[in-house]
Amino acid sequence: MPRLNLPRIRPSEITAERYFHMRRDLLTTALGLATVAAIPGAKAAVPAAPGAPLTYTRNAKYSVTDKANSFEEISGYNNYYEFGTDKSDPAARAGSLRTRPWMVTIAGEAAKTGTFTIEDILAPHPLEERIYRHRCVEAWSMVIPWVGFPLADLLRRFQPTSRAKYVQFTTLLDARQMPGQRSGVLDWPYVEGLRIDEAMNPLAFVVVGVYGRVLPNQNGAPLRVHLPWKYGFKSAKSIVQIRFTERQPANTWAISAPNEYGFYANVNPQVDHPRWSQATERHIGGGFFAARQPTLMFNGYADQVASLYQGLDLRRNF
Ligand SMILES: Nc1nc2c(c(=O)[nH]1)N[C@H]1C(S)=C(S)[C@@H](COP(=O)(O)O)O[C@H]1N2
Ligand SMILES: [Mo]
Repeated sequence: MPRLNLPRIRPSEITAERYFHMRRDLLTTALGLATVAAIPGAKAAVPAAPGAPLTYTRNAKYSVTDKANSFEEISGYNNYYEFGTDKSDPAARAGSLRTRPWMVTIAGEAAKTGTFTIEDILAPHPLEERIYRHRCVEAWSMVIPWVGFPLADLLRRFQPTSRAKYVQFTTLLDARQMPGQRSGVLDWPYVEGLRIDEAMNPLAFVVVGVYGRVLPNQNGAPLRVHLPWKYGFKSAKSIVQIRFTERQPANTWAISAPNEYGFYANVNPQVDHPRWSQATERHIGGGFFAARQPTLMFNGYADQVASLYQGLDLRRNF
């Protein structure tokens, strides 16, 4: 049941392609890497090159009907501090990130842990497109047609134990590839976390593509998460480790400024950032004179996630 479509290989690329697979096999044997829940015959993987076409189905149930931002907006206006703090830095500088080979370590409170190739991580998951609202804590927003698969499906494969109350995501740490890590603007590596029930919510999405093609590096290739009811900083990019924990894990922005950024980071128009209002947002691409839009509770996803927070004081747990 491989549903992923590898791009047609041109003769000039065959050597590189063969070399890539050889190299992967060598790496696998040399490091004794584990494989998990391999599906017989499912050897297709998401193609490596940013921009390569993906095979996916549209998921209307989990998509908004708002008009999506352009590819240029989505890939040209980014927060990815590993590549600089300006919105244009990631697009200009993320070309230095090598997304293959790529390993992902699964650690902590789970029956199956180990270090896996990105191919082993992705192969069992059929891809779908979901058009999600994306709201940054800086009070701007976009609408993005992501391609990916439910985070719950990935996490379940590793059989989290009953002690797994949270999950933490860690971004790559490599200052040679990520020039922003040579500065102390944040604690590196970037870490983020979720309560396990948040991570298992059907909206929580592992993203590998946008507009039907492999994700550009600046959007968090080769895999990132997106939690559309939370501020964008919860959606860690270029993930190399997923750890199941018993205690609430640290998250980078809360380490950096605990009075401004919390662990939950649910989009909430009623709770302002200490330095600005969260009541409205600027929609990217709306133009200079466009009216600001009202921000919706849980970014418009209240029906699907509000029950996760019953009894929790969202003013204290911001
Ligand atoms: N590793 C890492 N992940 C990150 C960030 C970052 O700086 N580093 N920025 C976050 C913030 S603040 C936002 S708004 C989103 C931006 O995602 P996008 O560039 O795909 O829109 O990524 C989040 N994930
Ligand atoms: Mo953000």
